[in-house]
Amino acid sequence: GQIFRLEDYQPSNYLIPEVVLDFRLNAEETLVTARLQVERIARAPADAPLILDGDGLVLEALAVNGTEAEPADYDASPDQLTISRLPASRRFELTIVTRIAPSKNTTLMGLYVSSGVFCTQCEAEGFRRITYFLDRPDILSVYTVRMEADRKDAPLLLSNGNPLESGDLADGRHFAVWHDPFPKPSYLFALVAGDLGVVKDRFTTASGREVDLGIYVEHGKEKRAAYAMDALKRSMRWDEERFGREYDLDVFNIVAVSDFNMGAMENKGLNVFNDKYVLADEDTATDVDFANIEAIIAHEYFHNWTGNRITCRDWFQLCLKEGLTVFRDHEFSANERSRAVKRIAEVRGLRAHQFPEDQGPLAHPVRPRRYREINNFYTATVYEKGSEVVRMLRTILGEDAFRAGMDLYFERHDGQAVTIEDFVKAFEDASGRDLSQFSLWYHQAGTPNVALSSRYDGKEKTLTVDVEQSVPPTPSESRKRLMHIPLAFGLVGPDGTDLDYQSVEGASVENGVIHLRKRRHQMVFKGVKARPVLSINRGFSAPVTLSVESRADEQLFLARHDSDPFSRWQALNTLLTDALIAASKAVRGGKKPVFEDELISVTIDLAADETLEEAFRALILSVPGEADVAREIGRDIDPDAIHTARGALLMAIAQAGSQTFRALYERLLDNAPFSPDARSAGRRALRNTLIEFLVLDSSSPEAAYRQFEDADNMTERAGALTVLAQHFHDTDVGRAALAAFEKRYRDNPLVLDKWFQIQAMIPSAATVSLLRSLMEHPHFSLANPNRVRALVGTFSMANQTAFHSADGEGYRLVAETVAALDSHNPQVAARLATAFRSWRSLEKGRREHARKLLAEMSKRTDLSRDLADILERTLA
Ligand code: DPP
Ligand code: ZN
Repeated sequence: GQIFRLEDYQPSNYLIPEVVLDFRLNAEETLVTARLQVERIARAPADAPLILDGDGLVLEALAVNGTEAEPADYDASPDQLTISRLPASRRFELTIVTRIAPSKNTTLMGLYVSSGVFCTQCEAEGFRRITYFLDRPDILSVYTVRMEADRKDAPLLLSNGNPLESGDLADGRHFAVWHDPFPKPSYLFALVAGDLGVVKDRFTTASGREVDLGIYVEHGKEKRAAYAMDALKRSMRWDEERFGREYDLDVFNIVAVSDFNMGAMENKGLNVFNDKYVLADEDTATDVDFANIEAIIAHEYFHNWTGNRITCRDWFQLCLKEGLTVFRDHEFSANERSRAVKRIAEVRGLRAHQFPEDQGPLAHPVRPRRYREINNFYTATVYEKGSEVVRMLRTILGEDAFRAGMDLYFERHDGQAVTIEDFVKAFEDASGRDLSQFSLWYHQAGTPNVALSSRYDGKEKTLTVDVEQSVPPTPSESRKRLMHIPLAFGLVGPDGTDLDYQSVEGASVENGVIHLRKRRHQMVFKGVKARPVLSINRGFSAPVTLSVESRADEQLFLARHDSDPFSRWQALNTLLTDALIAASKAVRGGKKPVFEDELISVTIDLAADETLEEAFRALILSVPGEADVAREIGRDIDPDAIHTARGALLMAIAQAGSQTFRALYERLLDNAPFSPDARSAGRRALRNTLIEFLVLDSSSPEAAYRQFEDADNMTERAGALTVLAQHFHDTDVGRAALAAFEKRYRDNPLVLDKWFQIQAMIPSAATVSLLRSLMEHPHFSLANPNRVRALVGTFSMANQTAFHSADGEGYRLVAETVAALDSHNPQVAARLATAFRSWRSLEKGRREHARKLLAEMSKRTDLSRDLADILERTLA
């Protein structure tokens, strides 16, 4: 297949300053008339052909300046429209009529129908499934959109921008016209037509603009959109206060649909959402759902400036909008909730999703240089590592210079399609700093490692720290350059407070941050009054792995005393991970795993420490997952040994914490009415972690079943059901709870997804056959991405033992699903296939099963470009 390369970028010979679209909406057959004002750029030759992108299109008619085009002057295929004879004048008008079939569109790209509602998804290259166009983000056009549909089926007609006019037509049809004054790339085009309920509200911007807000959902679900509306208004205010960014249209609409490939989409003035990230109430959504809704509503709204007003020159620059916007939504959530807890959750996510990507065959730089299928680059690296890079930029520049850089970026590039170089330049110019070495974070793949050792000289009062950085080789990048790595740190004294020092040599240190720029630094801190413990990479200031030569008692000390809560969690997490690695080794060697008493007691003490917030204590008790341990082991992985080792650790904590946990669990019971706020959510999170220890300690499902029955909210109900399914799935109580949950929520797809998900995580040899039977469930369907992700996605990502079952049957199940899905929805199929990305790090037997299945799959001749790309890179 064709490979697209960054170095081949060429500006287009033609621009399309204006677009008028007319849709005759009909599910089986929709007629699209596009009137394009085209302009040849001054330096293009007059006979330059105009090559428009298409994807599966049928051309009905083509006119140039109102006159039907001669067949000899153009060539139309489903994937391209090439017009070779064009008027000599630089400006002309093209009229293109295409015929599309929304109800047959199973890819969920372009115009499709979800539960009877017409909707669109155009990022990255879906617009070309609607009409022939220069479907690239550097072509910015002003859109006017006219839609016509049956009034009965589609009383609601929405598009980007502001509404212009609407009215009735003959035969029960009606129309509406929308106009978006802001030039935008085609990937931000959207329309929605259907019969939906709405929640309305208003927002007044800082400068007094009145904005009508609407969130459209299925009839009867309006109440469940209240939290999303609240999150939207808070996001709008926050962007004004924090970044000085105001909303710019008279309306802002959000539509929730149930069939959606991504989380949501930031179309100008008309965000389209996966309903999972809109609908919530206490009975049907968990606290994690509420937090996700808040974050994603904010994310898409923030795109209005970082993505829409300033967009990407080409798709290699995807992180320009995504990394930056993730950083902005992280900051928003940190502001609305607990900053430390939010940071720990982000780092756990980064390690769970981005690190394995960066350490495997799919590794790529935050700004990639080549791709075959851009849909496969909506990755943890582009999004999450991209956000970490912006975060480091702020750490290096400080808050004020960072804000000045953002202001300059907005001022300089508003209305443009730009590159990462433009972005970085704004910060260089605003701060006067040279960021060229720092920019390598965008250009080099791989997770850097920092090795560190220190020694204290009590006589000289000096602390000497040796630091060394290395960046591992990644696919097609064997030689790496040295990075600029900002490491926040503290010298923690015997009483837990940070010690001062008089001077430091060997590396530049500013505001509590060490700046590594060379391969090795030997740093000497002078005037350090007592032996400190070095607390390094505080707040996870750089997305690196650390090899610290330090004694376990120093890590325990940090876990108990560091002034930075992130570092306390980090220290404990490191110790628990090391203990689990050792225990897995023991299990594999036929021995019983043992854990240090001190490690168990520090875990329990922190969980019980009432001076700490509950959400933090819940994270303390969420010991490293099986996948985390596997990643740290890195090679010759035996998932069964890890599972046994982790089970033993949970049991050791459960037994030692028995009394404490029982009392704490009761004390945390909250009789106040439900509230989704962070404090209450933290309390529920802690109760949910405790319930697992209580049932392990008592070897009885009773306490969990009681929580399941008594819960007045989904967080505690689903939490209890998860514990029952994990540990008591083959008992009557476990089966009864699963059946009761299904009965109660059978008609609520988002909750039923949880039921599928919880079963997909059962660590049992029988889970593969359970999944096969669940795939026959009347409510299972490959056509709904949420359902596929809930069952098969969860199985592949969150069930280490069953997915990696030694007989290869877990792999077979996922491979078969991927193959079946590929002809239907290649994007979701390709994403599911990334579950195999770490296959080379498994022990021999499993590796061989995975390799065979991957090789078999990749031999098929009818693979989508999406899936072929993933398979080829995974096997390379
Ligand atoms: N809708 C996706 C996101 O916001 C892609 N832009 O990240
Ligand atoms: Zn985004």
